[in-house]
Amino acid sequence: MPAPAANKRVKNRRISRNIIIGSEAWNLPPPGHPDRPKGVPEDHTKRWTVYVRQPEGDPVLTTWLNKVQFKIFSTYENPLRTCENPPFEVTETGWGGFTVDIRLHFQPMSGEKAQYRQHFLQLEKYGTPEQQERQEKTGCVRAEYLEVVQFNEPTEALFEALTAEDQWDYLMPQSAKGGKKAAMMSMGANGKPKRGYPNGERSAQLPEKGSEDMMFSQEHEAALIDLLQKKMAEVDAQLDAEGKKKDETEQRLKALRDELGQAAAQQAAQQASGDRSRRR
Ligand code: SLL
Repeated sequence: MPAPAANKRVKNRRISRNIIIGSEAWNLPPPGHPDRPKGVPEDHTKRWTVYVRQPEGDPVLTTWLNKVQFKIFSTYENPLRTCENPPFEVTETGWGGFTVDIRLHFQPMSGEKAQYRQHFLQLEKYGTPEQQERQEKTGCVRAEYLEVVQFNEPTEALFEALTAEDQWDYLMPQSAKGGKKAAMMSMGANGKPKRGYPNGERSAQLPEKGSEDMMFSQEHEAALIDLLQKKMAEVDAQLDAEGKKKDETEQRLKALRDELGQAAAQQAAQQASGDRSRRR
C-alpha cells in the first residue's frame, strides 16, 4: 500500500478537533511588597497567561497542530510570540486587558493554511456575583472558551494521523507507555501495531494490565471510562444548575409580566375614566 499522501484529499470526510482558548490572570503583590517579582514595571497589577490547550482526555493536539502564535499588545517587547511546542501559552505582566490575535499553524502534511482566532484577555472580575466572589477569593480570573477546528476533506496523511490509535497514548501511565524498543516490539512486519497478546496469542480481549510491549489494557480502558463518567457527572451537575437558573428566570419573567399586566390594566382604567370625564 502506498504511504498516505500529503497532496491527496479524502473526499466527503470532515474531522473536527476541540481546543480550549483562554487566559488566567492573577493579582501581583503591590510595589514594595517582598513577594513582588523583580523587574516588573511599577504600574503592572497582574500576571497573566494566554493559552491554547487540549481538552482533558481528547486526542493529542500536536497530531495536527504544529505551532501557535500569539500577537499581544504592541507595546510589549516582541509582541508576536511563537510557541513551536506545547505548552502553547504566553505569560506576561500588565495592567490592562486587550484582544490577543491567535494564529494556529497546522502540521505540514495537512496542507492547511493557518487559521486565526481571537481572545480577549480578561483581567478584571466578571460574571455572576457568585463567580466574582470566587474570582475575588482565589485572586484568579479565568476566561475560556471551547473552539472547534474543522478539517474538510483532509489530506490522506492528516486523515491517517487523526484516525490513529496512538493519539491517546499520552493518557497512559508512564510505565505502560514503554520506550522506543517497546514500540518497535509491538509493531508488526507491516509497521502497524501488533494485535493480540505479546506472546502472539490472538484475542479480542484487552490484557488486564499494560506492559512494556502491550500499550492497551483493561486498566487503561477503565481509566478512560472513569474519566468519561466523571465528566458526565460534571455535565449533569451543570445541567441541573442551568435548569434551576432557567426556572428562576421564568418565575421572574412571570412576575414581571404580571406587574406589567397590572400596570397596563391600571393605565387602561385611567384612560377610560379620562375619556368618560372628557365626554361629559
Ligand atoms: C487598549 N485596553 O486596548 C487598552 C490597552 C494595554 C495594556 C491595554 C502593559 C503593556 C506594556 C499593559 O498592560 N498594557 O507594559 O507594554 O487600548
